[in-house]
Amino acid sequence: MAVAQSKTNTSVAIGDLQGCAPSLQDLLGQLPLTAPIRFVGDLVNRGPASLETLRLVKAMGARARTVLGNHDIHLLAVAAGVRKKSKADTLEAILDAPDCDNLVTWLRHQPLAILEENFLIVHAGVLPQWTAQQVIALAREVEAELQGPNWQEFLANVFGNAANHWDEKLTGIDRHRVVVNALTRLRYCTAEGVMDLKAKEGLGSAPAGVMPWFDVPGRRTADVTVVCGHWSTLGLVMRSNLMALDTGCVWGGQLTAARLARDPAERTLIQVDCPQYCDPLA
Ligand SMILES: [Mn+2]
Repeated sequence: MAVAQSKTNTSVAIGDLQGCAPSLQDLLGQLPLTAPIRFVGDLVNRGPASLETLRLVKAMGARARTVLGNHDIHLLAVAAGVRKKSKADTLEAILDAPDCDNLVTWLRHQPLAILEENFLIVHAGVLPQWTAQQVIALAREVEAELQGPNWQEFLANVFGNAANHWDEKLTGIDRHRVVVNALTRLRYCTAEGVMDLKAKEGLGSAPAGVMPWFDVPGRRTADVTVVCGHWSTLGLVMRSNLMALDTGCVWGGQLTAARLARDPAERTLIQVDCPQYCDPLA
C-alpha cells in the first residue's frame, strides 16, 4: 500500500494541449486525482477550445504548474495589442471572454522553466552552454519582465529570429530574445548552439549542419532530465535524461502524460487518442 500510495503522488507531466480541452479532460480522468500536474506549455492555439483549456488549467490551482510555450507568449502579445493575429490562430474566444484580463494576467505570471527533483521543465529546449541553474536564472529574468509594469513593451520587442545564439555579454532585450527563442522555440542548433528557428520537420529531414538541441555533445544540462514539448513531428522521445512529450494532440495524434519518476523504468505513460484539427506542417 505504501508503495502504491507514493506512486499516486508522483508528479505527472503532460504534453502540448493547444486548446484541446476535451482530450485533457479524457486524460485527467485516467490519472490519480491528487497527482501534481506539470504542463510543458502551449496550452492554447490551433485547437478548438483554447478558452476552456486555459480556464481548466487555471482552475487546477496549486495542483498544476505550467511553463510558457511559443503559442502562450503569442497570445500574451496579441492580448497586449502589440502583435498581429495569425490566420491559423484560434484565440478569438479568449480575447472576447469576460475573464480575458484575468486569464492573461494569470498566464503572464507562469514561468518559462521549472526545476524540481532533477527534472528541468521547459517548452522547447535549452542551449548547450547553459546549466540547469543558468536556465532557471535566465528564465527568471524574462519572467520579471512579463510580470512587470512594462510587459506590453517587452512583448512588442521580444520577437525576432536574428537572436539565434547565446553570448553572456548580451544585455536587456537582446539577451531576453535569445532566452525566449531557446526556451520556447528551439528544435535544431549547431554544435556551438546557433539555433535554426525555421526547420520544424522530424529527424529524417534535419537541415545540414544542425542537430536536435538535445544531441549536442557536451550539453551542460545532460545531468538532469529535461522535460519538454513543442516538437510534434519528432514524437515521443524517452531517454534517461530527456522526456519529449509532444505527441501531436492537435494534429490527430495522442495527448501524452508521463510520470516524473526518478527511475526511468518507472516513467510510465498514459495516452489518449485525439481528433485531428489541423496539419502539423501547414
Ligand atoms: Mn510550441
